[in-house]
Amino acid sequence: MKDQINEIKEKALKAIEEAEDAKILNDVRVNILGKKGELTQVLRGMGALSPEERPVIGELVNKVRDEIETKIKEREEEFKKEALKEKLENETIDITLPATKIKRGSKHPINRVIEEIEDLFVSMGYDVVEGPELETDEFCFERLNLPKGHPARDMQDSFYITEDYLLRTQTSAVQARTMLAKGGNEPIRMICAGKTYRREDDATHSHQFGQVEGLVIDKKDKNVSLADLKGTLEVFVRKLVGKNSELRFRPSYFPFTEPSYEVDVTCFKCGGKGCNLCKQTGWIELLGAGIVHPNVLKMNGYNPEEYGGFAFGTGLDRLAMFKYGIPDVRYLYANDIRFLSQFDRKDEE
Ligand code: FA5
Repeated sequence: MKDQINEIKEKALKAIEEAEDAKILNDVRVNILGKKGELTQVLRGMGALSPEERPVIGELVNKVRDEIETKIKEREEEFKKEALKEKLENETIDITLPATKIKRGSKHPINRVIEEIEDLFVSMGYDVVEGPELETDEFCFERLNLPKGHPARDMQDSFYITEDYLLRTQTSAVQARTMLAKGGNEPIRMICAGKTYRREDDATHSHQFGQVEGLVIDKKDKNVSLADLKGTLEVFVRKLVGKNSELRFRPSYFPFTEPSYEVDVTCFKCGGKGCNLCKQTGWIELLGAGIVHPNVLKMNGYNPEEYGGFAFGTGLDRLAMFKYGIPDVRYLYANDIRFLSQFDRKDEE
């Protein structure tokens, strides 16, 4: 029986040594030491031994069992170490690799233009004001000297929501709101940028676009002349579009200003020489402006004998296109990240 036990031992130690993984090792354990394992079977046959032989064989079996168990444990430890080593190698972090870049958002070009305009005018003592996009016919037209049925209403095709409410067609609506709020006896210097809407849709006109409005009201002898309007617009355009820009005032018509002007600026592309952008004229139309009409002053609480002022308005989309050389207005609304990301950090340059 001793030989049989030693044989089992040798066989077990060899199998443990040759086991390639933890599963094979476990199979060895079950086959030798398990309930039906070879060594367990030997123990079961001990009943047939003489009383003298029994403790000797019993001791031997226990010794062999301990030896096999120790070997299995050692081998198990080896497998664990190997598995840990492999895991660590696979999960190695190369700290010399460049980090994943965090993508920063960027300000929309129209918002950049608005901020620049507001900063400029605030530095000249203007207030930044806001008005509602859903506006009343009264503020958008009537209080701007455009009564119902006035032919000049056709100049702005409007989105009416009800008979009295519409999406504002111009930020000029905020002129009347500001005058009324001031109560007719306080000077006004205000700038207002925001969204405007018209029933228009072609390559250069969008149903929704941005405008910025400026209004100055003061006693008639206080810097509210046409010369002051011209000087203000020169500062504005030269800061926003280019310091060499020249301005040209062309007589025009707006019901709320008299006299009224369209203001052209030397073409930013050719500098006034003439090119395809300015249709060879050297000029690009940029603003509407004029001296506030006495009727508008009167309707909104200011005495036109005592007070006077000027107003101007321009399209923000066009201004952004000038400033950044954007060739197509649709880029401003497509929200294509490849386009927008080009403006990242532009204001820090
Ligand atoms: C006005 O809206 C006047 N309120 C401007 C004004 C203010 C005059 C104060 C006098 C005193 P006009 O309709 O021309 O004027 O529009 C002004 C600018 O808005 C245009 O020059 C253009 O840049 C822009 N604009 C007008 N309609 C559209 C449109 N559908 N899409 C994009 N931009 C537009």
